[in-house]
Amino acid sequence: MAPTPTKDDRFTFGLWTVGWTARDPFGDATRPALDPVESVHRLAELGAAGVTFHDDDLIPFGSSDGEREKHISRFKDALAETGLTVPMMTTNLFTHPVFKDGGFTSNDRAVRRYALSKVARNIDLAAELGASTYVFWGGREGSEYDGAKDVQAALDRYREAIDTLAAYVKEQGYGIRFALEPKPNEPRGDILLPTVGHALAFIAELEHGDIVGVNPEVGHEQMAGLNFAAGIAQALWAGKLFHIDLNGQRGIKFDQDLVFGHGDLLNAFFLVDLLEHGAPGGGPAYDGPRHFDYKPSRTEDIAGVWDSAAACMRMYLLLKERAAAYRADPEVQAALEYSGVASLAEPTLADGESLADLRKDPASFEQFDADETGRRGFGFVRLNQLAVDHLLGAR
Ligand code: GLT
Ligand code: MN
Ligand code: MN
Repeated sequence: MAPTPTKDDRFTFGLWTVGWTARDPFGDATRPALDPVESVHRLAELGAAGVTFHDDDLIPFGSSDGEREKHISRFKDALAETGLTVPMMTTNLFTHPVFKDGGFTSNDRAVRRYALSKVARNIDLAAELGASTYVFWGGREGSEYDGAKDVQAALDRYREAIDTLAAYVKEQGYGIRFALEPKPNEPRGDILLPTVGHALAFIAELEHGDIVGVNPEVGHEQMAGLNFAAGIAQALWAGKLFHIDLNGQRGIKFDQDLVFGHGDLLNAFFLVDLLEHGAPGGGPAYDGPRHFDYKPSRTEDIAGVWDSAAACMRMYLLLKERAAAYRADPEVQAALEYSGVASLAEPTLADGESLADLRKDPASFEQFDADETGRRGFGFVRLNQLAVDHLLGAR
């Protein structure tokens, strides 16, 4: 029996996740729209700690100032009634036709200026609601044709936008950090900042990169055939894992946004192990909200929506339980030792030793028996089977 989720687990959901009406490029909606106030209440009952949203998820695009205030005020009431928080907010820069060629990197300068205004306005609301993270998913920032976008100029404009908004957040003293969310494609043929690695390299070029990190999504890296847990390890290593989007994806295909763990389950196990415990060699764990960005499948009715939200949290808790058992198992510890995983944390050079010193050490070269050492087995398969045994509850 997995424990039931409580606020201490810090599970959060996007309003757009449970609220997805399941319209896809081939078919109409299969479910009615949900009132965000109802979503807040239902998620609270299920044990979530918070909700996240795009400006337009709460305040329909084109609302008057008066309508905007009304939407915000009844939403705030729902938060107060349930105790749910809003740890993250973001901007919709992708639905309206005006963003068809992007927001910050549209070839149309007036659109770029409009995008900056739209984001700044919603950052003010994020500060008012106490959000500490602001996500940027640039789904429309890209192109279908190589001649249609000057990628270097687009990156200049992307940097200009992020730096301008980060400077604004600092001036206002909002205490908000930005998290860039990579995705390789969909809806654009190719999206700028397609992977965690591209995003980290982009952040290194920013003037205000100190408050900018990443918000990787499981399925987005897997759409590019990449190992999500390994990408997360590098983001943690860089001190840049500011937020995370948990879901499931089955291989290189369209963005499935399945329930967390309903894709590559073994990678999800090692992901939860890493988030909860940090790297085996002592690297940092993740201390932010466990945010689910999934879509209840189009085949589900409203009951299925809440079942799938509960499944995301249950999956995380089950994996957390199995990962703790894996770490605590003396046989696993011995296997980690045997395989050298533990010794990788030891620096290759001794304290104060230079490369010249190492070259003078005959054991490092002249006396080193490469053939003998080359016969060593690492026992990785045995270690992996121990993980699978734990995952399946067989140990
Ligand atoms: C959109 C996208 C998600 C992003 C959201 C934030 S919106 O649903 O598919 O991956 O996290 O903009
Ligand atoms: Mn997705
Ligand atoms: Mn996402």
